[in-house]
Amino acid sequence: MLLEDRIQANVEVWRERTQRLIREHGDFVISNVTVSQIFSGIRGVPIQVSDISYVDADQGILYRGYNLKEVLALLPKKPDHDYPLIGGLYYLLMGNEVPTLEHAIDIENEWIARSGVPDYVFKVIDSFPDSGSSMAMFSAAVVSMSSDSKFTKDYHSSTHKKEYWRSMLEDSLDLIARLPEITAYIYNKKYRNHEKTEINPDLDFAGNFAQMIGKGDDLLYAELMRLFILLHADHENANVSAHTAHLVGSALSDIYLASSAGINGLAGPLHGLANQECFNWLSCVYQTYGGVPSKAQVTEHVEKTLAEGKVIPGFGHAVLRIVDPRYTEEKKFAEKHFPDDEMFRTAMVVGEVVPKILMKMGKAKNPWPNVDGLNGVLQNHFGVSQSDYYTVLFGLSRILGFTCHVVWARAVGKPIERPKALTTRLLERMIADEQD
Ligand code: HAX
Repeated sequence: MLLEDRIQANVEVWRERTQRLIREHGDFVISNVTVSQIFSGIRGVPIQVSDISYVDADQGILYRGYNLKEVLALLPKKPDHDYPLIGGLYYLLMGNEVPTLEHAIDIENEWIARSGVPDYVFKVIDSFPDSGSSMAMFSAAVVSMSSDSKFTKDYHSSTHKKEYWRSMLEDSLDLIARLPEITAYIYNKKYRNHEKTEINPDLDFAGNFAQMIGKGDDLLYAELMRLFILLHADHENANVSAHTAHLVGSALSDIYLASSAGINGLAGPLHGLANQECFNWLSCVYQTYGGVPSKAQVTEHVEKTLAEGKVIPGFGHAVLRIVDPRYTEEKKFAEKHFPDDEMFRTAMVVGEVVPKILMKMGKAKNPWPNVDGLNGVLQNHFGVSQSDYYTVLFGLSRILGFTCHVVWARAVGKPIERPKALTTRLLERMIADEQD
């Protein structure tokens, strides 16, 4: 496989860079931690090295150092596609090199060759009621495959730990290959009469997902999924879901266990579930005013939501201080293909009104729209209107990032994570001692 050779060629270089930093600069102080940071979710405290992707407050996500515009321009596309192949994106994230079309197709072919979901996974999903949580089904399906982990077999063999990344890479490829069928089945079980579908070897990763949820005739939906997966694939490894996956992986738990844990974090409303919350909130605005609302009506609705002590979903970010560039790319897609869609127009009015209100309140550090602001609107345009499914789409994409971090953690030999906790009494004493 071209990708494995590429990683092999890089592994020693990255190990040496990491080791040199520890050897020569191990005592270098990066930051001091304040009491308020401890009590505010370790906000802003550097806890990870994240070379695969990095969130820059003023540029947004950088994949291997490239911003989204560059990624969209540099990654290879098939001649009849508008957006890059997901196989190429994976190659960039995992291999740290802009792929050729051949590299991208090589990964897509790997996924096709490894596709085929064991029957027990469908049984796990089917053990949930149809009305059950889509994210719980997804998490359970992913964790159930832990028994197929090649890494775990490797761990119990005589393989040296320096080589663990190879079987982790195998697990990453196997897991991702199965995702379109698993995620499509969750949708079909809930909303398409339990229809089971199969991979079409002539289609790419995104195209396969589209055809498996019954959107195969609409080529634009596959384009949306290429864009969507690209935008959601990673957001450095310090956010709730990616950090959770990385943390669990640091105990040498396999990629299925780590990814399922990450999925559980993604399911929270302040994180991945915000796209569901956001669409529901937008739908409520639309229904309350019987169509695309005016600015005054949106203002009224926003004030009501804030008065109830709730946040406005789809706005704000813990790191970004600009309009999320992922939102901008989704907005461009909708402006090009369906500017008159009423939910899109509603989101545009909301996008004009909310930042002004949040700025006036002066609390939110970032009043601008984030990626979740338009996810549901775009899916809804194509008839995927079941908002409880939206975070599964996010997870389908984000597992690419989770698994790249876990593979590279093994490649550079990262240890088990173990930060330190304090008690309130200890903190009080430390402060009192300092003040004496
Ligand atoms: N609406 C109302 N108030 C908001 C707000 C919003 N959209 N965004 C921030 N605030 C408030 C916070 O609740 C906080 O208030 P308190 O001091 O009373 O707790 C204050 O402004 C300061 O918050 P912050 O430092 O700017 O933001 P945080 O880092 O604490 O939180 C969040 C970041 C994304 C969780 C936050 O902006 C939020 O809740 N947004 C709405 C939910 C959302 O869209 N989440 C998706 C984020 C993107 C993502 O991770 N996707 O997976």
